[in-house]
Amino acid sequence: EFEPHNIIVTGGCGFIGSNFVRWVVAHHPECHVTVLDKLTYAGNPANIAGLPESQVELVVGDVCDEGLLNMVVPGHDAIVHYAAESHNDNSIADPEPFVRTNVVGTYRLLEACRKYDVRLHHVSTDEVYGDLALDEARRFEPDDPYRPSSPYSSTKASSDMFVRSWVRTYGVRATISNCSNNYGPYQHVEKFIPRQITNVLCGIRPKLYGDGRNVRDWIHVEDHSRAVWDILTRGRVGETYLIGAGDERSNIEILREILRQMGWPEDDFELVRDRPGHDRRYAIDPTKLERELDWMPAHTDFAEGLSQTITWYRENEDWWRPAKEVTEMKHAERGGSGL
Ligand code: NAD
Ligand code: TDX
Repeated sequence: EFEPHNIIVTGGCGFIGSNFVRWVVAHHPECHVTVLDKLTYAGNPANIAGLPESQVELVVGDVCDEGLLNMVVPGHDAIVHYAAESHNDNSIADPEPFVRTNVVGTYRLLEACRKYDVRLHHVSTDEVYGDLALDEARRFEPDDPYRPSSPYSSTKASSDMFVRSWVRTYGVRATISNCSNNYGPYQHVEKFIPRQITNVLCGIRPKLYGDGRNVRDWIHVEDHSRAVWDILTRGRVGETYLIGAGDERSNIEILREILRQMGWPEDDFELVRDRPGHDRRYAIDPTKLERELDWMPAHTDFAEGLSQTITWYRENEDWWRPAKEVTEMKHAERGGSGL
């Protein structure tokens, strides 16, 4: 077992990265965390505010900055790499930052890991496998072919391949995880669930892309964080692990549940222009993670997890309000849907 004492978390001021930082602080007081984050529109230092300064340090900077990595990386025993441009709609409007951060940034981190012999865990997405038909019996398996659809998912697929070849060619000690759709507190209002919750809180009609029948496989962000720790500490170097809670739901079903819980008429939403190239369905087979590392999701009641998430947005308007107007303006400029 690998026992990290001094880790770097890239993108630790984003939604999932900050959840991981809070999770490590809560469960592993022996592990110091250096957060390396550029603080883009998606990064917010408030996401890690209040954590003990003796255990968490924030370095504001870009994962593409080689000089900075040469200063920050030595002395750390692992990097957990979350930093990315993460929103599909943004990638369709302007792919360039995705290529830079997701591809070049991962390459720079791999080079730093090689140079300073540091363990890497690379956080990726199920979207690298493309999509499934609604009625298809199979789910994504670790060795399935890569078939990304969007600029976002092709940059993530590319970064995964860089990691695999740095393991094979240079012997870099790295693992990869590909996770399904996350939900929970601190998620940016551009994403589906927080967008609809905050729409209702603002009195805006919720917006469903296309026919609303697209299916995503949902996992609570805390279950993702625990899985990443398990893979970092007990996973086999060079391996890919799929993380998912086996909870497939259509967008329209989730929207109706949000509306029901928030006391808004269940049919009061708009169908808007579909996302170009919109993936139909994702579904993860997490058997390898469950068998090898004994991981199981703890948040298995989706309605309950959603209810807690709604409560969090109700109680943290100061957190999301500044981003809300800007995000809705972007949607409007792109023609009413996300684009
Ligand atoms: P997010 O957009 O909320 O956060 C991204 C963070 O990375 C932000 O804090 C941002 O400031 C930082 N960042 C961006 N560019 C950077 C750069 N060049 N240098 C340093 N920091 C930079 O994203 P998220 O939803 O928390 O996703 C985190 C990771 O998990 C991503 O790699 C994403 O591909 C992956 N992932 C996300 C999901 C999901 O459902 N959201 C599912 C599977 C995998
Ligand atoms: O307003 C909306 N209406 C809508 O119907 C938005 C923002 C989205 N949608 C649909 C599109 C998708 O089918 O909801 C679904 C979820 O959309 P997103 O929240 O944009 O997520 P998705 O595109 O599935 O990608 C997410 O999961 C995989 C994350 O954003 C990625 O970072 C992760 O890799």
